[in-house]
Amino acid sequence: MAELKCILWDVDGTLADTERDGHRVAFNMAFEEAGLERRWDVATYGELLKVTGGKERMQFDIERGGMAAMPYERIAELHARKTIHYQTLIADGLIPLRTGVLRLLEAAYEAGITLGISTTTTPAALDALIEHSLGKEWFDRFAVLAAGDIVPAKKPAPDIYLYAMEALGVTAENTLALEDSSNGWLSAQAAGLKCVITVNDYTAKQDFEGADLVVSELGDAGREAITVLSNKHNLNNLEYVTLSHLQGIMEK
Ligand code: XBP
Ligand code: MG
Repeated sequence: MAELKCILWDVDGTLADTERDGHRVAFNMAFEEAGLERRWDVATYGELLKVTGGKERMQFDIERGGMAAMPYERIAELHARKTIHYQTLIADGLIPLRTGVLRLLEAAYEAGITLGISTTTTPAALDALIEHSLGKEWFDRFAVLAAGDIVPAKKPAPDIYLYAMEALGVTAENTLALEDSSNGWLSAQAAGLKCVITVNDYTAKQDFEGADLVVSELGDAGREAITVLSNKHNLNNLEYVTLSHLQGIMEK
């Protein structure tokens, strides 16, 4: 039985549905602006999401014969332009937070639980989402923003979670991860963390075997009840996910 002292949040797909209408669109804008023919449609992008990290995703598309081959420096340049387009899309307010995210963040913050970010996304993309979707005060409320190339191996490797926990001085025993994808779950699991998954259109059919709770949304009071896809610890009253549920998971 352990106390919940820290929650580490994934970003893309978990805080907000950024992939289809954010990252994907921004990649296509960078490709078009550079005179490339390649476009990533919604289905293709779903296949490419098995590789985390935008630069790694482009490299993977080249290897599978999608994009024309180019040197790594060119990939990095395209990715830098993509990040600028992504920041503009986020600043335009096109990507809202997922239901229940702000409620649960605020409840945890007020309860004195340490909050952190563990993501494969580029720091500049993360900053845009915090500023425009969460609010600037969250730059101080998150005790660590672990993002992007800060670790050599991205999810599903555990490195970004291990990095965040070391920076915060917390142990896996007292830490819970919030994720949306199998790569994220594998990363959290390999770091020894309990994990709650909120699926989305891209991840709903992925394998979350062993995860502590898998739901359609965090949900909110006064809204339609969430769909519970797996409930390892038989938690009760799951119309929406509360801090008590997360604490209950740690006690199992
Ligand atoms: C999701 C990812 C990222 C984004 C793109 O990260 O795999 O690669 O798709 O971000 P997470 P960049 O779910 O861990 O937040 O282009 O900035 O890499
Ligand atoms: Mg994610």
